Amino acid sequence: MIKLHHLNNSRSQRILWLLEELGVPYEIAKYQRMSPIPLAPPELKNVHPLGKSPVIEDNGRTIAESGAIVEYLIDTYGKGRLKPGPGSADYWKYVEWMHFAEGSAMLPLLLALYASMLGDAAAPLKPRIDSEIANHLLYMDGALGRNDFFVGNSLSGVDIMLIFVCEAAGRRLEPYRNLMRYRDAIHARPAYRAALEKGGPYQLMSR
Ligand SMILES: N[C@@H](CCC(=O)N[C@@H](CS)C(=O)NCC(=O)O)C(=O)O
Repeated sequence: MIKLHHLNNSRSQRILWLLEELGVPYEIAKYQRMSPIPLAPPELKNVHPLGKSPVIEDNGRTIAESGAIVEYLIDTYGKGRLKPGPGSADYWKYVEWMHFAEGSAMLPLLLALYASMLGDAAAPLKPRIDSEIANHLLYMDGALGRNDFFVGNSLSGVDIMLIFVCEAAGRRLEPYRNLMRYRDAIHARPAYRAALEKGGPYQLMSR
């Protein structure tokens, strides 16, 4: 059975949601962030050398990186759902957005979080970080437009990846009407709500 190594308040929520959308059986190993600095507990290093979450184990494989896990689960259990077929008009759009989530959009959001810990020392960086966050959110908002999903007319792995970007943006999402509507619609999905119940309280730090 699939085993998800789940850290509270983390990207692992993506995987819980996907597992619920797929409707496949799975088990959860839960880890709590430490205090006062909310890093992962050291036990996660027994699962994967990076000591981060999410990680899954399935059929003798251990897979880290939420994007890779999403691809693996969709390819293995999706029965053709949640991803455009290779060669289809939307396929490369799908690939581009999948990489965008962690490769581009998350970076300025993480920089904002770290810079906030520096206080005044981060002041010279702040305008660039803020404008890069706005740059990425504006791009997402424009690409989504009035659509319900980022690729094609149905839920895909891209939505699993990008909802975390919307959540990590926190109050910075508010000026982006399309993204706000999208976030609320995703949050109302039964599978998303079931994932929240399985994973426990979910609150991201954002700055
Ligand atoms: N790019 C990785 C990032 C993994 C990652 O940084 N996970 C965070 C949680 S969102 C984590 O485990 N942080 C705890 C720590 O670094 O101690 C992915 O998409 O899975």
